[in-house]
Amino acid sequence: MYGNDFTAPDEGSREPAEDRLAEFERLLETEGRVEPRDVMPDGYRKTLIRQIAQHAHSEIIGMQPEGNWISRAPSLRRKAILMAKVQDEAGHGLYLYAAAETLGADRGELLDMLHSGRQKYSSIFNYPTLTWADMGAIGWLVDGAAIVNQVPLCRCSYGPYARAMVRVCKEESFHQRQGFEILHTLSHGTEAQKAMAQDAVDRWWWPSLMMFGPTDDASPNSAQSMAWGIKRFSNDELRQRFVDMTVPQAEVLGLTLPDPDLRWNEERGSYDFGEIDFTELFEVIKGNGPCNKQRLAHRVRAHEDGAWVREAADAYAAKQARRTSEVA
Ligand code: BYC
Repeated sequence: MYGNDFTAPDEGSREPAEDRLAEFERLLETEGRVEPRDVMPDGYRKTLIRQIAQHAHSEIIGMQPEGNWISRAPSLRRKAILMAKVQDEAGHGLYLYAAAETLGADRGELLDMLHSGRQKYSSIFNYPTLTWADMGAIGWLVDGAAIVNQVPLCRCSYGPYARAMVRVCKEESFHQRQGFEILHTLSHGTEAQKAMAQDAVDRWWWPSLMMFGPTDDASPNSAQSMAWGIKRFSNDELRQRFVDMTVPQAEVLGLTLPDPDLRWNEERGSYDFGEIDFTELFEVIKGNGPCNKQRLAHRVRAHEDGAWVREAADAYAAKQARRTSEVA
């Protein structure tokens, strides 16, 4: 579907491959943006489709753990905020699927790949949300990790992805603050509320660190993605940045992070932290996390239940197209 080595969606040109590659290389060297009609190596296109699709899938599957608490939010204000946040995640999914389409991908096919387990989504959304404090921990830690990961993607070499990230990051920043505020309220409340906040942080800390992916030496895609200017920093660099940013915030919250090895390293100017259980990450990625089956089954059901909306939209579009051609 995505053609030979150097193909553009319009497929019109017969220029020799080397010339076309030179233009792509020049764009990367000058920090220019690669746009949908530009020629690009097939591997670049495929890598972007893989990453953007996984990212889009994460956004829409990511609606489930929080959607679980909309009906049980402790006040009308909290409910309105949570609904807005979950809607934002749906919007992020839309921007990202649209960005993948600019590369020639078909949205329906991407969804099929998600539903049949052929494409991944972030490991983090396979953990359950057991208490209201989990809404705080997700906002603070999961959206916090997402911001650290996604701010550099605003400078991604592929224009449509980079531009989508600008708005996504602004919204994630609001999400992170609302999570922090939930935890701040709980950690300054009753003993039971503080314990609930601490328990949520204890459960979400390590999975949040895993969101950044395997260590650099075990990350098969990083080197090429960095050479192509898709990723700007490695998984370990971003993970370290997240830890350094989060520890002082935990102090403000009066909560502890569940890692006895966490301490400031004067020499490195960063926090040292304990070993991450990557076996757990790989098990979750393989489909064996606590909620993988539930998340996917719910997504497939929602997709099937929504078939009539897609059919109605198609019928309306066809009617509009007929009218336009009749007028013409
Ligand atoms: N979970 O070579 P690597 C959000 C896979 S949405 C699952 O390092 P790469 C939010 C990886 O895909 C957050 N799979 O890969 C939404 C690769 O598999 P394949 C989502 C993971 O791509 C709602 C293999 O492991 N954010 O924040 O260079 C509510 C080897 O890894 C994970 C994004 O998607 C994982 N954690 O780097 C609230 C950001 N980690 O494809 C919040 C965009 C790794 O080779 N994506 N894998 O079979 C990225 O920045 C990069 O794709 C990653 C991985 C850093 C995630």
